[in-house]
Amino acid sequence: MSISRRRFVRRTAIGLLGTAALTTVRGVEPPEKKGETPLIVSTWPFGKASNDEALKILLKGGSLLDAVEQGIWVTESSTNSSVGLSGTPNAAGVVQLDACIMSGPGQKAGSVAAIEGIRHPISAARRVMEKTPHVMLVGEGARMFALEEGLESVEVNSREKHEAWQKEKAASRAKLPAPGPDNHDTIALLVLGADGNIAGGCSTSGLGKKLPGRVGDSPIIGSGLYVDNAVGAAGATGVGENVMRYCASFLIVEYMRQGMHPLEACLETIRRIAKVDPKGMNLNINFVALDKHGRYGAAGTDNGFQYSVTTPSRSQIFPNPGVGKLK
Ligand code: SD4
Repeated sequence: MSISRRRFVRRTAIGLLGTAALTTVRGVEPPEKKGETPLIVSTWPFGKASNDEALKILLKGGSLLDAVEQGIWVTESSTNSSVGLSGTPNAAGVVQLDACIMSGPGQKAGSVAAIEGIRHPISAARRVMEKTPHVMLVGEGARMFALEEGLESVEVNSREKHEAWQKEKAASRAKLPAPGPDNHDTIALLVLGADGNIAGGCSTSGLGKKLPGRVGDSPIIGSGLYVDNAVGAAGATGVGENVMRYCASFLIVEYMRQGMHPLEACLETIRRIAKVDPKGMNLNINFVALDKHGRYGAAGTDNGFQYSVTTPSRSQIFPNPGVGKLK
């Protein structure tokens, strides 16, 4: 082999190696072994019961959307103080719920915000997606739509409660509590099906004692939840104001599109937000993510954040891997 040819071969080999190293480092190449499916990832330890239900639905032949909806029903029906009608009321003493759902195939989405007295806001969100030309309904309009759809409801006397609150507020000049780890928890649940399709949902009563009409990140597509069928999905829990100003779930999915592992995508999103936000790492934001290869990850600024992962062979709760990696 002539010198120049040898050099050419060596250079090409180095070039190829370089590309391989780059793609491996950035995770562009799919992992050798695809993760087990169906894969369900959700926020918090209470997400595990929802995951288990979602898996049951899938194994019985239900659709991804059935799995998301009925999985989330479990948390919405529980005594959770931040999801469903058992959630902490807003400052006017009324429970206002936010929820959204996304279907990867066809990039479909539905959402309801500040809805009152509806047992399963995730179902209202799904009906918005499937039965209207819209993506989002709010407040009284959302409630009327849910009632017309025959969804389970309870009486709400929001006007009376609101008036009572205003009197009390005027009397005591009550201050709203600062959002913190003790007055929030949300379920964001992501599903990768055995057929490679992805869906997700998110449901919350939002921050306890929020101002009436306040809407957080959870029903906002791209903030509390985002699904891209070609890439993966991400969901959020925490102080919505610190998520929705950065379209954080969308950002996580975009980082995964660039080749990041879901864990790294969650970490990088938090780092990016913390870099510019005056609150630094004091954000109370936590994320879960999965990709189309069956990989998953989570990270949050709250030390106590945990997440749940379920496949046919296991259902587990994991601690926040962000602790120590976000310094
Ligand atoms: C919100 N993100 O309304 C929701 C609350 C939450 O964990 O996630 N709590 O801001």
